[in-house]
Amino acid sequence: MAEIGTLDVFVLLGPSPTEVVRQYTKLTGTAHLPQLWALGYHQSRYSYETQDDAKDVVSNFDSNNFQLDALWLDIDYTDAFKYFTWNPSTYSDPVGLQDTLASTNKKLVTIIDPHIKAEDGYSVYDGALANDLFVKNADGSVFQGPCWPGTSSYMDFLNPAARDYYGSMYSYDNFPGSTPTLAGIWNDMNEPSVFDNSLEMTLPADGLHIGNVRHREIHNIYGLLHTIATHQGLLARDNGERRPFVLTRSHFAGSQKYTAFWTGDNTADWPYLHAALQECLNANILGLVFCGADVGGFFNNPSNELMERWYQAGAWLPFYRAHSSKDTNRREPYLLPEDSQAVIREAIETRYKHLPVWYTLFYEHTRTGDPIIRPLFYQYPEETDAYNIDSQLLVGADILVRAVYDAGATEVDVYFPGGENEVWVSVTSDDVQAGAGLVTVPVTRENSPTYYRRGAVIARKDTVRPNTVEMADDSHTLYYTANEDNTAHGTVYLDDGVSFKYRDESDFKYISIDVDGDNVSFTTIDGTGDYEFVVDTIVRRDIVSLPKGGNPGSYKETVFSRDANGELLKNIKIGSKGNVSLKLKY
Ligand code: NBV
Repeated sequence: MAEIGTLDVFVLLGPSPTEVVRQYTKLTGTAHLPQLWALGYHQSRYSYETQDDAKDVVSNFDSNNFQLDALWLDIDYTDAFKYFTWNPSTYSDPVGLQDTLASTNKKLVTIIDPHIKAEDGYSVYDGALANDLFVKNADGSVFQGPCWPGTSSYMDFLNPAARDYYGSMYSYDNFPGSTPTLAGIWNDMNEPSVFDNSLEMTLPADGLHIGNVRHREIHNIYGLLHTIATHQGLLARDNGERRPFVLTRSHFAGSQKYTAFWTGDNTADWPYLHAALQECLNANILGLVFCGADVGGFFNNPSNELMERWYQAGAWLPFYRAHSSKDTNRREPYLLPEDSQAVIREAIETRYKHLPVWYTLFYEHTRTGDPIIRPLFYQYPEETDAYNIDSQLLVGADILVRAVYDAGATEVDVYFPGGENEVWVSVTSDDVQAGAGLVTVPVTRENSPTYYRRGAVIARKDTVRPNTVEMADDSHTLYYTANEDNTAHGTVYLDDGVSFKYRDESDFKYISIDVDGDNVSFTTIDGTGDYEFVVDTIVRRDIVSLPKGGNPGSYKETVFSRDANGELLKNIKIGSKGNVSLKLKY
């Protein structure tokens, strides 16, 4: 909806879905790579009320063997909702909290909203007022409206000086108590939200931004402008050496250049789990790739079964964070019954094992604009039957996931795309399916149906570590099923996981993995970085029988840890010295 009644219209000629998306992301941009930790699992709650509670959650994750990369603090960590401050009684030692997190390689993310408490003596407010950086009423006076802190004013992010000012608040000097462990920022309430029904819960349409631009003209990009300020602030704070991580609620075309987003306040009920998939698939074909939804549902209390299914589905969305509202029961995974814990632990582990897949897809998105998760029609545009399928997603082109979002499901319909020559090999059972439309498959409690495409090579890191940082030096396991002509292909991307050197200095390695019979070769496609690709295991899954008459086919697995000469695979390092090939003993 454009309140001022004018629209810019772009016509993208496609003609295929892939081309439309690529043309669209040429216009609106692509996301930069996230730091690796941001692809791990995140734990949030509205709110972890005290620093002791926060520390306790983190230590329970460790002692119960749940992987975790970041803990999130919602608005209550602040002093009276004054952003860039800490509550002096409940968060009296923020540095101590961050040091505790850092000691086990975890990060902290805190919320920072765009409304500023109108209180003389609050330096963020005083500075913005003195420099004329707030949104105004139609009569030119500074707008004030109610939000969490009570009477608040709103940064005029259309004004570059306001973005500079707000961005500078993220510096270690201006945000006392913050350290490098505070590695990401969460921008909420940036529609923007004003607690005033007479204003339709937002800034007045005739409010004024810099240059007398009326709010109604820029309402839809207020959130985008907010995240631009945060992104630039984090970049400056870190001397340009770390990729900023920002999460936003409000977003617009192009937001992907600055921020990840989540789908807002959902409810702990099955239809919302389905909606998470629909929303993130939709966003992904609009270039907004780094999408997730509150795992478990924000409002109300999920059943254990819903929690299990949500963790399973959430593991296959690009952003993976559990969050819950104030008036809900505590539901950190270690609080659930043992059997639910086991299911959730496995879901999170599945996420971490596929970290190289996620990271490689993010890199490929920077090259092409391609979505990271894809609706079936993106890969199979000829299959009109697949256009209706929003219960499934493809992670890249090679992993097919059917989310389970029905209570008590013992079987689900899965649409296998690609025609009869496209073969799908189950990761969660020993079934083989072919692209023959809808098939009813059994569902276990432990897994939602997941398949690898025949002909793909999937690079994983299967060693279970507490977080992504500790996985850095782990070697890879390759999984593949060869095509009929005995070939398979995959890619893997390596870099430092933190900096922009991949973009600015070509400091990365992008490798093609090609299987041809018993020969596996590794060829550098791009990048000059000195990164070793270490493979310690190759898992080959050979088709024994193809599906027939409604029955699934089957496969046989062979695991290689040595090449044909008996050399341990992990000693054959694919490093800076060029391309390598090895032979497997069949
Ligand atoms: O900051 C509190 C919440 C937050 O937990 C949630 O994720 C946001 O979507 N926030 C909205 C404010 C309103 C909560 C009812």
